[in-house]
Amino acid sequence: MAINSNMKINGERLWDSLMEMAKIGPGVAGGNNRQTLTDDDAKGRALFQNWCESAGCTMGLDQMGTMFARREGTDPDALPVYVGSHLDTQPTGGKYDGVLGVLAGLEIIRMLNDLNIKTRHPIVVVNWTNEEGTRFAPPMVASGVFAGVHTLDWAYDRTDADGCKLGDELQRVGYVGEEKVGERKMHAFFELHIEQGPILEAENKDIGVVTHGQGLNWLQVTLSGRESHTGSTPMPMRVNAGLGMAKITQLVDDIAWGHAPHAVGAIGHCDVYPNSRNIIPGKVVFTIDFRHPDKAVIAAMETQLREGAEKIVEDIGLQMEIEQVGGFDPVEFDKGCVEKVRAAAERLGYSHQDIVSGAGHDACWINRVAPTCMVMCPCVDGLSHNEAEEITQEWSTAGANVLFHAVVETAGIVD
Ligand code: HGY
Ligand code: MN
Ligand code: MN
Repeated sequence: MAINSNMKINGERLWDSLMEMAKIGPGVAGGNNRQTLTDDDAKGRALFQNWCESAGCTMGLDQMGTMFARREGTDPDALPVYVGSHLDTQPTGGKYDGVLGVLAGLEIIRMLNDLNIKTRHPIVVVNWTNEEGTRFAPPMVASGVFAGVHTLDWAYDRTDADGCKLGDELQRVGYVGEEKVGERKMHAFFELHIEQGPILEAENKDIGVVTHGQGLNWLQVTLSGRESHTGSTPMPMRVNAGLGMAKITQLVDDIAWGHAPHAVGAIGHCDVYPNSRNIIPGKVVFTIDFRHPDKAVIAAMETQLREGAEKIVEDIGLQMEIEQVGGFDPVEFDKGCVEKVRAAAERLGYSHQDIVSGAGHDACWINRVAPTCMVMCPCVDGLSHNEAEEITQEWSTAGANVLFHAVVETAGIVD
């Protein structure tokens, strides 16, 4: 039996699940703070596992704590079709970033059960550990280990601001699985995500067919100057690390504008030492986030940054260290999978356009080891990584319907 346009997910049930999950690890302004491997993350994982097992899935867990909920196919030897995203959030995150992709995967399982449809290939819903990379930098760590980009030991060694190690926290919340990371072979991987940008809403499109993902470069800068009294230190005697960070912040913005319209650059994290109101900062540590669809431009931005920052620190008399702490090249997703997503949007009558993902996703790493692509739905004002992140039920239903068709068509319906 071929999939047809009246096969759709239950948008109401998906929305209810999103709202239920949002109750775990609430933020202070209506969003979520369910950071990776916190007790709230563990509660969200437990709820997800409960739902999956109630839908008849068996749950696998690998050494990075990534969760794999499997619905059997008729051919146990056929490689499974994977679908999912991440349940961890930013500290001031929204209710949908990542969560929509995981729970839409679960909704596909629930709807296949309702329709009593069997697929040839098994279907596996995935919750990747530590996609956000806030508590433990960099982002997409578990999918990076799965794709062979990072080693397990390196990932376990990631340390948060309180000195906790990722491996220890994984142990503490009870999510260290037996399964070797990356051993699973995939027939394909699909990820539904909110766009986290303004294009689809502005263009009044229901669906983004994600053909590419832009590349990312995270540079951690440490500037060392001299702490001294903000009142009694004459200006000519100051070696102000905070001034260096301010000038480099402006330099990052200038570099990004210099590669308009696609380049972006900002500083999102910074620590000032000793961070006292009446002490000139002796040391600052901050992270630059550069992104662009073209790898050569990302490299050019880094070169410009290093050259410009050298001049700034020389003028002020600071010492500087620059370390790359995260990054991945721009990706082109699998054309066959992309075509399935586009055909699904057409079949279902949704307006759609090709799009390059501005944000990084687990799919960007999984694209290295399996045919992969993404589906996007709009988000209000393109806002994300903000507790006010919002989508409509219509958008989540449309995105999940397209995902449903792409996944089930790839898994093959068995009459
Ligand atoms: O940083 C990113 O693009 C993703 O939200 N982790
Ligand atoms: Mn995400
Ligand atoms: Mn995110």
